[in-house]
Amino acid sequence: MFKKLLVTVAATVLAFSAVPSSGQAATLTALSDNFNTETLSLNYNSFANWNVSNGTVDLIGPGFFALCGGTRCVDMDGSTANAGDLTTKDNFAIGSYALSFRIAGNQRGGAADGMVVTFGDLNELFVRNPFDPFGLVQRTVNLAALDFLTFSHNGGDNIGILLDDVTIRQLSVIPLPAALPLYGAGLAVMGFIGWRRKMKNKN
Ligand SMILES: [Ca+2]
Ligand SMILES: [Ca+2]
Ligand SMILES: [Ca+2]
Repeated sequence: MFKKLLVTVAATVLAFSAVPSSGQAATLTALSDNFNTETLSLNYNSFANWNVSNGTVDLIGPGFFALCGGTRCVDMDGSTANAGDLTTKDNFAIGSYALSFRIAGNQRGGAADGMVVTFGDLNELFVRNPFDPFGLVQRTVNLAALDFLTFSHNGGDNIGILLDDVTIRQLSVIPLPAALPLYGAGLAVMGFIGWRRKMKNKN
């Protein structure tokens, strides 16, 4: 009976330590989000995987601003005249990553929009004209330290760049600048072995 209780307690402790309780950040190596299970809403801030700060974003889709091609997506400039930042709730482990996302112009008019994406060594401004269609962006990113991915929209006229289908996939646990010399050294050794073989065959 006591033994059984101990096993139960141990299993419970293990279960709690393995799964971070809600609100507690975890460290990830992958994330894939199409926003399709989020709730249609202006100034939305109940994302499964993201926090909104420094302003607002809208969650739009069919039946509620159908601007995302039959699916739900994020209008990065919400409805408070202050465009928000969308940041992953969890951070990502050190390493190199394949990052991809789809963005489109605001699909409503007005001036071109700008959004800065920061993640590891990536700090890039994306500018889209109002009626630019959705296009895939792909980047290889290095994290020398734990980091969060942030999409930060400029300005605040309530119509912004549309964001959908964010995926992050770890390529290597070693950041690329560190891995590259190792790769180079490997190539040099292979080259030397090949040269030795060639010389041997000549002799
Ligand atoms: Ca979507
Ligand atoms: Ca909006
Ligand atoms: Ca705008």
